[in-house]
Amino acid sequence: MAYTAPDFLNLDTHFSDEEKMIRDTIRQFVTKEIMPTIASDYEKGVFPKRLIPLLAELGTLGATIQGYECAGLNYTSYGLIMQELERGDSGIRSFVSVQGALCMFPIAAFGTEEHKKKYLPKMAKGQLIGCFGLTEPDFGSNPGGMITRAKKDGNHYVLNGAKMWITNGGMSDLAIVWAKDDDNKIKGFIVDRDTKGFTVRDIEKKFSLKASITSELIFEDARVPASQMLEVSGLKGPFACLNNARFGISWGALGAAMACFDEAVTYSKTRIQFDKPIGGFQLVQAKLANMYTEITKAQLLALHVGRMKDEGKAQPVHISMAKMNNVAMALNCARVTRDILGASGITYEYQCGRHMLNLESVNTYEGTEDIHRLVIGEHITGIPAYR
Ligand code: TGC
Ligand code: FAD
Repeated sequence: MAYTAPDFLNLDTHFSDEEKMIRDTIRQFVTKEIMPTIASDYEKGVFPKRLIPLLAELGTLGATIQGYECAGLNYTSYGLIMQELERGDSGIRSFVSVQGALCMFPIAAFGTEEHKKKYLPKMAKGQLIGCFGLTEPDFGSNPGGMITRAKKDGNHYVLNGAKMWITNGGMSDLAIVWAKDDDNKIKGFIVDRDTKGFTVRDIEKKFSLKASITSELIFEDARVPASQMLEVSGLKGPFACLNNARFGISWGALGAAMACFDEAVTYSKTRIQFDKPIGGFQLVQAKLANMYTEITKAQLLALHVGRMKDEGKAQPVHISMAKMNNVAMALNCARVTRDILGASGITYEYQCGRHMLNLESVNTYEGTEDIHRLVIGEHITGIPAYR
C-alpha cells in the first residue's frame, strides 16, 4: 500500500535538497526492499541478512563518519535515514544503529589509525558486522556496576564475564566490549569473534524485535591483545556512543509512529461501521488528531536537536529528552492505531502490532524511559536521583 508521510507543518521546507534526496532514497528502498517481506521475517523471527549489502551500498553504515569509505553525512541526514528505516521495522534500524553509532563510532573516536584502517572500510561495506556489549545480566540501567573484568597479562588482557541482550551478537565479526581493568576503570576493547574463550548464544522466543538478532556474549579467559584496547577510560566511553545511538532512535521512533498514523488514517476512512467510515466518528477523529499533534511535536524536537547536533551544541540531556519523548509517543501511536484497527490490528497483515511490540524494546534499550526522565530531573534540580 502507498505510504503518505505526515508533515502537518510542512517541515520539508527546513531540509536541504540533499537531505530530502537522502530521505526519499531510503523511503523508496524501504518500500521496495523491506515492506514486502518484513511481516514474514518478523513472524519467522529472522533478521533479513540479504539487506546488509544493500544498506551498505546506500551509505547507511557509519553514515556520519568522515573518511574510511564512510558517507560523511550530517546528523540531520543520519536522523532522516533512521526515520525511514524504522518506518520499515525497528529491527532494521537497530542493525544500522549498532553497526554505525555503537561500533564504528567508538573505533573512529577512540581507535588507533591502525584500527580505523583495519575495520572501518569493511564495516561501511557490511563485510564486517559489529555488536556492542555494555549491559550485563545483573547490570542494565546501572552499567557502572558491571562485573566483566579485563585483567592485564603481559601484552594481553584476559576477559571474563557476560554481556546480555546484545543486538547483532550472533552474526557479528567483532564486539566492542566494555570491562573493568585492574584499577577498576572501564575500558573498551575490540574483540574479534574468533577469539578463543569468546562464545555467543542467541536469545530465542522474543515477542519484540523478532526481525533482529539479540544475543548473550560470554567471555571465559578470552585473551585479547592490549593493542585492541580503545583510547578512552570510564563510562564516558560507552556513553559517548550511546549519545549518537539515542539520537538516531529519537528519529527512528518517529518513522514507526508515522507509519502507524498513515495506517490508522487509511483504515479509518475505509472501515464502515454503523453505515459510515469509522473516521467519521468524533472519538476516532480525536485519536487521529492527538496522534497527528504528538507526531508533529516530536518532528520539531528531532529536527531541532538534529540541527543542534550538527552545530556541536546538543548536550546529552537534549538527546535524552528526544529519545524519551519520541519513543513513548511512538509506542502510544502504535497502541492507538492497534485500537483503531480493531481485531485487524492484531494480524501481520497490518504494521501497528509489529511496531507496538518492537517499540516496547526501544522504550527500554539505550536507557529506559524513566532513566531519561531522571537525566532530565538531574538537569533541572542538580540532584541525581538514580541511587
Ligand atoms: P555518572 O556518574 O552520571 O557518569 C559517569 C561518567 O559518564 C559521563 N556521562 C556521559 N558522558 C557522555 N555522554 C553521556 N550521555 C553521559 N552520561 C554520563 C559523566 O560525565 C561521567 O564522566 P566522568 O568523566 O565524570 O567519569 O554515571 P551513572 O552510572 O550514575 O549514570 C547514570 C545513568 C543512569 C544516566 C547511566 O547509567 C545511564 O544512562 N544508564 C542507562 C544505560 C543504557 O543506556 N544502556 C544502554 C546499553 S546499549 C543498548 O541498549 C543498545 S540497544 C541497540 C539497538 O538495538 O538499537
Ligand atoms: P533494569 O535496569 O533492571 O530496569 C528495570 C526497570 O527498573 C525499568 O523500568 C527501569 O526504568 C527501572 N529502573 C532501574 N533503575 C531505576 C532507577 N534508578 N530509578 C527508577 N527506575 C529504575 N545492551 C547492550 O549493551 N547492547 C545491545 O546491543 C543491547 N541491545 C538490546 C536489544 C534489545 C532487544 C533489548 C530489549 C535490550 C538491549 N540491550 C542492549 C539492553 C538494554 O540496554 C537494557 O535492557 C536497558 O539498559 C535496561 O536494563 P535492564 O533490562 O536490565 O532493566
